[in-house]
Parts: sequence; structure tokens; C-alpha cells
Amino acid sequence: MGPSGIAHDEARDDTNEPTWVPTSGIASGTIAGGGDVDKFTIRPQGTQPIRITLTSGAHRCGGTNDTLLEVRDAADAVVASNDDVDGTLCSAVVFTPVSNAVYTVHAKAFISSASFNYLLKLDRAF
Ligand SMILES: [Ca+2]
Ligand SMILES: [Ca+2]
Repeated sequence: MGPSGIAHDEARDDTNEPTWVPTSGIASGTIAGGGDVDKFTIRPQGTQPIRITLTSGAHRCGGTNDTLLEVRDAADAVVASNDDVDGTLCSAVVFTPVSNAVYTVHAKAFISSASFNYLLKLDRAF
């Protein structure tokens, strides 16, 4: 429950307290429909490009398991975004961070009413 008083199905839905994830790793969660957006905060070390992928279902997405991915900077400006990648409905971006900057990764559904489980994966992209 955030200060806004809006109930969240999981901690990372709270925009005031996004979930911290390591620069490399996998996180999972649920897009619960109703415009649910799950936010993950990352603070990359160095300026190596980072690849972020968002998958669902059998990791190729499909049907209403249609992911959308955004990376936003500290000013909430979108620095990278993707809907569909590699002929799937899944999403992936590669972006080059500014050293020690904080970014928020937004995981959401292309169809706002859709509900599905997902995997969010972060890797170095070199
Ligand atoms: Ca959620
Ligand atoms: Ca998509």
C-alpha cells in the first residue's frame, strides 16, 4: 500500500517504492490487468550497454500476452522502449546508461486489460 492509498498486488506496483534489481539478473512478476505497470529500478555501474528483455508465456509471448517495455531516466523521460522484438510479441531494448544514473524499467501490457506472468531479464549487452 503506497501513500497514494491505491492497493497493489505486489510491492513493485508501488510507484513510490519501486523494486530494486541487480544490473544482471532475472525478476518475475504479474501484470494484473487494469493498466497495471510494474516498475523496477536499476542503477547500472559503468557505461556498458545493457540489454533488457521482457517475456511471457512460453517466452515468445502471443495472444494477449503482449508485453511493452520502457526504460525511463530519473526525469521520467523514456530513454528506450519496445513493443515487439524478433517476430514475437515480447519486448527487448538495449540502451547505454550514463554512469551511476538511476533508471526505472516499466513492464506492462500492450492490451491494458490483459493479465499474465512475465520474466524480466537484464544482461550486459556486449
Ligand atoms: Ca503487477
Ligand atoms: Ca509486445
